[in-house]
Amino acid sequence: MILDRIEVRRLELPLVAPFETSFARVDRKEFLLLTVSADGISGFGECVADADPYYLPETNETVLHVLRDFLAPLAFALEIGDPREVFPALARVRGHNMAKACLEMAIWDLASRRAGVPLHRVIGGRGGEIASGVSIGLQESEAALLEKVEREHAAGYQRVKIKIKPGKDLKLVAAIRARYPKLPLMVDANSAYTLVDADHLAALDAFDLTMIEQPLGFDDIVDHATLQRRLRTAVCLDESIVSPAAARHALDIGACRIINIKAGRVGGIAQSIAIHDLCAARGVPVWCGGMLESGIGRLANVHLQTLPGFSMPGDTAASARYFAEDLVDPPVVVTKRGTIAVPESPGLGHAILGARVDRATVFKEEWRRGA
Ligand code: OSB
Ligand code: MG
Repeated sequence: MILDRIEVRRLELPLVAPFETSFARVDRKEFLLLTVSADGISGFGECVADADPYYLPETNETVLHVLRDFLAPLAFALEIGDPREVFPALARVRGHNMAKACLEMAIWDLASRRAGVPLHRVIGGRGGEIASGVSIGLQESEAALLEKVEREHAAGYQRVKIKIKPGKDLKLVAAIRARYPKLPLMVDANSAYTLVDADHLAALDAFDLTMIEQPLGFDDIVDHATLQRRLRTAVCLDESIVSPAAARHALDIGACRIINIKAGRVGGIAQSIAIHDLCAARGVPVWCGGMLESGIGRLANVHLQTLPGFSMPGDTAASARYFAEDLVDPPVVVTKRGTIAVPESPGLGHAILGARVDRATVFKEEWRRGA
């Protein structure tokens, strides 16, 4: 297949509630949505970059630039047999994984729609359902946090993750643990600590956490290995796993015992599969992270998690936790048992609501092959 048109939009969707991490507080989702077309069929790719470079270096503006000036021309020149060929074909462009990933994701969706099968079938996954976990942002107070945990626990989520940062960590974890002795619980620091905090972080060992996610530098692997040696709790890496090689390096030196896979961060679904396979071969559990995606990116995450190595609940929660009106119909819902049904219709598997996409669009541009 040969792409004839790529459309990029910037969308703004208000969040139902602000989401706060150690690096930012956001009250709306601003993201790029790519539509790629070939022979009258389209595929959709949601980009996980934000307006700012506070999680990782890419932003909506850098993605737009790199897509328009470098990746789209490479994509138009490709005769695509299999979406697995896309990431290697973009290799001349170094980095810019989020830009590469949304392009590749749109091509995966297009390829599965053309084949008339759900995305999970094309990547070698299975149908059924996936296990859903929830990520709770930093709250104003301990009481507000406990109330949020109660609500999500009651909703059925199979594990709860809370965001932490210096000054908002041990006491909160202790309070949750006191009230929920058996709850599968983890924390995510988004790089808010340094090795100087190793003893402080080791105090988390008392609370039987399933893991501590990305405590140290966003691009660090070596210090995480030092920290992991001092903790009983498993370290999970998110930000610093940007490629299969980074995953191999981290595992080789013992920087983590669990890996969070986000397709946007690693350059797409093919790279995600490569990390999944590497971890599976070494018996290392992986789970799928989230980036407050609209239903479009959220559904891609659902399909990805049908691969067998995704043995822990991911950060894919119900659309309604984030958006009053999602861009897909039906929205992503979570059962009382904390599961999400894997769609069986072609591609992402839920209808994309064009009128809602139009309403959320603040900018639009299109590129054509040969133009
Ligand atoms: O570190 O996993 C993260 C959200 C934005 C940026 C980074 C992260 C997150 C989350 C939320 O934890 C996951 C979600 O609910 O989509
Ligand atoms: Mg994280």
